[in-house]
Amino acid sequence: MLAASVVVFAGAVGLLVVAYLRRGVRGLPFFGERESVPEGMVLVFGIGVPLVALVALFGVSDVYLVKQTSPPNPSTTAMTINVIGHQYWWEMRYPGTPVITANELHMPVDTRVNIVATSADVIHSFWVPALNRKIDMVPGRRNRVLLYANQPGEYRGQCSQFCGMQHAHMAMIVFAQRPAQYRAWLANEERSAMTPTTAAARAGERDFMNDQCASCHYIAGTPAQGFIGPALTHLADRTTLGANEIPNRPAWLAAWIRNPQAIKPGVRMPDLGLGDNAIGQLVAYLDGLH
Ligand code: HEC
Ligand SMILES: [Cu+2]
Repeated sequence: MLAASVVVFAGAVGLLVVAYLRRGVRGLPFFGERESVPEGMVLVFGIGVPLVALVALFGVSDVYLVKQTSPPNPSTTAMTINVIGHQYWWEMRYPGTPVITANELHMPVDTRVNIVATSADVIHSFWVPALNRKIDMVPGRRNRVLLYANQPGEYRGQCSQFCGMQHAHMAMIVFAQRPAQYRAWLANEERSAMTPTTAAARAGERDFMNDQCASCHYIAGTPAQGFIGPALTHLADRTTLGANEIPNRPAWLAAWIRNPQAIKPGVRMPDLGLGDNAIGQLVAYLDGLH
């Protein structure tokens, strides 16, 4: 399509240059005399060429492109992952397993993955440019798109439908993994959260359950059953926080809990006004959730 548009654009500019060079040739300032432009040229370049070019491009995009990338027939895909858009993060659920995770999507390489996309609030759009076209995430609808990676690696995804203040920072990483690695990841994700082992981490767990954290976040196997924010069951195994906004390291995690609004203004997690001690304990707890 780019090649076709370059040819058409170059043709149009070329005709403009010809017209400019011929200006004033027989009187009129720009286009010469009317008789000097044959009617046939107007029909060919004004109607014929655009008609043929646009119909051809329409055919390419509507038949070829859509066929190549169309929502897969579930019987030809090996697996399904449900992805739910939230302001401003992504929830992933793996049907047939208890796995609920966020912002980092793991999938096996060389496998046709059926993404079922929907939204918990406003319209978002799921887009991992290296792996396929985008698909809108509309509340109450289940749209599908095929994801296929033929190389293991990390692929960046981005919300591509304006969804509010932090829309630009609603990113995602897709980890396409070799099957054995993927199965190991999934097996670990299926487990409930690890029991904290140090005194600080145990105190952090108590804080988490007693504070407001548990009303917004889900940690499998604990009383934390909220779904306003991302599931944190295996938070320590994610590489980023805040939908790919900051690295998942203890100092950044502490900064996030201290005041998420300073990192992602307008985010749906409030500044809870916690002291250093409580923050340290929460970090000790969350950082042990492998
Ligand atoms: C009112 C609901 C709410 C409360 C209360 C809340 N959070 Fe959050 N939290 C969120 C939302 C929403 C996000 C997602 C932010 C984003 O990236 O857009 C989030 C993100 C996070 C993340 C980053 C997760 C990730 O994978 O990116 C951590 C860690 C976190 N919260 C910890 C806590 C802790 C600890 C507490 C208690 C001190 C807490 N939250 C209280 C709503 C809440
Ligand atoms: Cu969005």
